Amino acid sequence: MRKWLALLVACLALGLVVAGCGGDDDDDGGGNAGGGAEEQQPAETAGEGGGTGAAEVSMRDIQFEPSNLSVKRGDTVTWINRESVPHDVDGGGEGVQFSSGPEGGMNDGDRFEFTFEKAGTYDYVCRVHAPGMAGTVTVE
Ligand code: CU1
Repeated sequence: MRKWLALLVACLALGLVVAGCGGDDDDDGGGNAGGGAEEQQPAETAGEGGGTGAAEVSMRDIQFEPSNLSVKRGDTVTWINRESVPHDVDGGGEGVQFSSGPEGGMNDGDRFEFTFEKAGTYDYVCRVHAPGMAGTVTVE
C-alpha cells in the first residue's frame, strides 16, 4: 500500500514538472509570434502644402516643452497639461489670436488644440506663470 502511494506521489510530481515545462514552451512561442506580428507602418507623409501634420506641446515643470516649435501651414498644435498645476495658453501673431480660455483654466490632462493656417511667428504665454512660462510657434 505504501509503495502504491509513493508511486502515485512520484507520478504527480513528474506530471507537475512536465506541465511546467509545457507552459514555458507556450509562453516562448507566444512571445515570438507577438514580436513577429509587430510591423511599423511608415509615418504618413504630408502632401504638398502640408495640412495633415500634428505637433504636441507639454506643460510640465511650469514650462512649455518644447518652448520653440516649428510646424507647417495647416498643422494642428495640441497643448497638454501634464502636471497638477493649472495653466493656460494665450497668444497670437500675424493678426491671429488663440486662447485656451480662462486664465489657469487647463488642469492636469486638459488639452487645447489650435490649427495654424497662416505662416509666421506666434508668441504665447501661460497667463498664470508669465513671463517665465512662454513659447513660440513658427509656421512655415
Ligand atoms: Cu502656467
